[in-house]
Amino acid sequence: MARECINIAFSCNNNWVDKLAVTLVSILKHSNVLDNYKFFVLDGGITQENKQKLAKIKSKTKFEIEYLKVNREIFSNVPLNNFFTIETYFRLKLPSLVNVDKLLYLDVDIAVKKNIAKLFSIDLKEHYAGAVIDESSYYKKFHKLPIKNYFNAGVLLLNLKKIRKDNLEEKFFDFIKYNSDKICWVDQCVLNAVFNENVMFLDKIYNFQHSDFLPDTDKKYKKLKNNIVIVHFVTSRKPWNFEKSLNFVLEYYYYYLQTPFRWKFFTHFINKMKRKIRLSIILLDIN
Ligand SMILES: [Mn+2]
Repeated sequence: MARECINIAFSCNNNWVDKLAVTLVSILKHSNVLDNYKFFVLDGGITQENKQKLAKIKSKTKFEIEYLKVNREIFSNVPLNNFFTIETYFRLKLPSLVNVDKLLYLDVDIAVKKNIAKLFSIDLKEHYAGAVIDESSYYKKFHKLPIKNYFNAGVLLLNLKKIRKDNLEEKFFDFIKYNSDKICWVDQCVLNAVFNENVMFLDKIYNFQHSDFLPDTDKKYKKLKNNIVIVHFVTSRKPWNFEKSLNFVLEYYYYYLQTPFRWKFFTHFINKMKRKIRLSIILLDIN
């Protein structure tokens, strides 16, 4: 019997394409050779050259990448802030753009540490999605929605069949139109509001949020560490900023160096170092 295809969607523009490559490589590294992956990329303007590079990712597991055109105009009035680009909202179009019943959506600030087939196979029953609580919502009320459990939208196992049946895509856009004052964290608030807690809350190993809120010395974290399936580099503390105190950075670059964008790493690193050296010269001058 043919194995079920594992469908995964991403949203990405040309600036983030090397990060998408890291996520893809990390997924495939931990995949079963007998599995079959289909990647859907909501295309925020990735160049042909970069698409060709992505096609060069090497893997023993079969995979295919499909690029989906998104009409940017429909998002022209969405609330944004300095941290986010419009592409984050593209995932709201997944129900009409991807014709499958179940789809895993992943951010591209993510590295996968174990096989994700098990996550994909979770039976969502009548829930709209499977998701993990947003770590920062434990610490403070940082959204304006009348719900108790607020999920992080970086890893979403979507029950597209039910989402389409209940016409939620239209409700996403109605929410943006009529409740934009309630949106603090872009599409994440839209999804939380419209799903209205009809969500299967998953173990945090599926979206381990490497945020300021869980320091490396945390006891709970130590226990979790070996079980983590997906690491999510939330907040502005990203591996590509060469954050010293961040965990998994070495692992991140282990994957990065296996992508067709590996040379970018060196130029990026040299530029960072140049900046650091320039800064120290300025400081020396002052002293
Ligand atoms: Mn993210």
